[in-house]
Amino acid sequence: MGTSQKGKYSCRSRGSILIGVLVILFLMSIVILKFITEATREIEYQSQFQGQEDLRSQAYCVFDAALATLHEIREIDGQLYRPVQGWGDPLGYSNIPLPEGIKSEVKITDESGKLPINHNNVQIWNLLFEEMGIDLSDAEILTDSLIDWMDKDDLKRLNGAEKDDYELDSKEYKPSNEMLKDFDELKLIQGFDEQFFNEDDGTPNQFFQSFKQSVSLHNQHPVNVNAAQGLVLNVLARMGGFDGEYLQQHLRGPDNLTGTGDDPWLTNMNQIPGFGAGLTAGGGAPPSNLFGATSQMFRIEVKVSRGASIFLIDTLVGPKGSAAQARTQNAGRGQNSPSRVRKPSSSRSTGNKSSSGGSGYYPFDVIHISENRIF
Ligand SMILES: [Ca+2]
Ligand SMILES: [Ca+2]
Repeated sequence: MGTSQKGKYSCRSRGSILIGVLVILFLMSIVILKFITEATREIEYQSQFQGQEDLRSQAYCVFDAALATLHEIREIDGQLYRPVQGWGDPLGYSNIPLPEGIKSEVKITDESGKLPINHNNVQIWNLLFEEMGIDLSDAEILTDSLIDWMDKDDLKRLNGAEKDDYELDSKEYKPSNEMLKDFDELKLIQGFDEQFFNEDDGTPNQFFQSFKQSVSLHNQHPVNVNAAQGLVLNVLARMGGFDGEYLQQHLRGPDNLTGTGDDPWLTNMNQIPGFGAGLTAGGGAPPSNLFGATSQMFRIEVKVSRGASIFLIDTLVGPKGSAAQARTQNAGRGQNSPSRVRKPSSSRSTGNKSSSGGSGYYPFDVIHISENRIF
């Protein structure tokens, strides 16, 4: 009797131990499951950044190859004039190896094909506005107001506006007396506020877009006639007294197609028939810093992708010293600080054919750089 009682007790206690163990196992499995889920999530999260970091460094490799290409071609040809020299396709030229599964595109555009913002030549501005289809009386207001906005003084030009005029117009701001930093600033300037923006919703209109395409806020070099297009070319042609259409045709080469291997380039302005016989007679000498034939400043856009992941860098590159210039101009404006480009030293540069030795730097300054956004 005693033993069977004892057996019953031990049976019951064994049963409860079993239940206890099962409960513990159950709880443990929940904990482990939770741990695994968390860990997987963490790994996925980390690998996302890993991938992005990887793409980022790849993008800078490609950017570096673009700089190396520009540098090498300049070493060989003496100057840079047109992408057809070979720098239009830096990936093809430098032949850098890309890791499997990674795609890359790089686009170099010649920023020196645009009119520099930092000139105060009335004739050039008036011509640009006129070429845009704005009548002369309005063009004169735009020109004088733009120059007044950027010149250091507070003296109003004939059709311009300075501090007192904005005050009279109950504006809560005054001219910056500095070079334009951003095209959106135009919205504040007399004449542009009405001409360049839609009346109903204040969005930029076609005049704004044309201006933006024709003017560089960064290039302070003479305009490269090899790169000048559309309105800019028309302005140059009228200022310089040559036939813009003839020049374009010449630059298309014998096959009459732009961007093909037979495209020639000008190395100086005297190669243009008729150059120098333009508006100069009646309107004084054209500014000597208007006409050029070399590419000095470049916008380099790099896109690197793996599957659906994309990394973009958008940069503006100029000759050595231009970053310091930009820094002086932008002093205290809180912009991205320009930096000198370091030449890579290790195996990463096996694909670049750069021949520069010694200095350890490419002869370029990065004036602006942005990642994953358009500036
Ligand atoms: Ca002024
Ligand atoms: Ca001023």
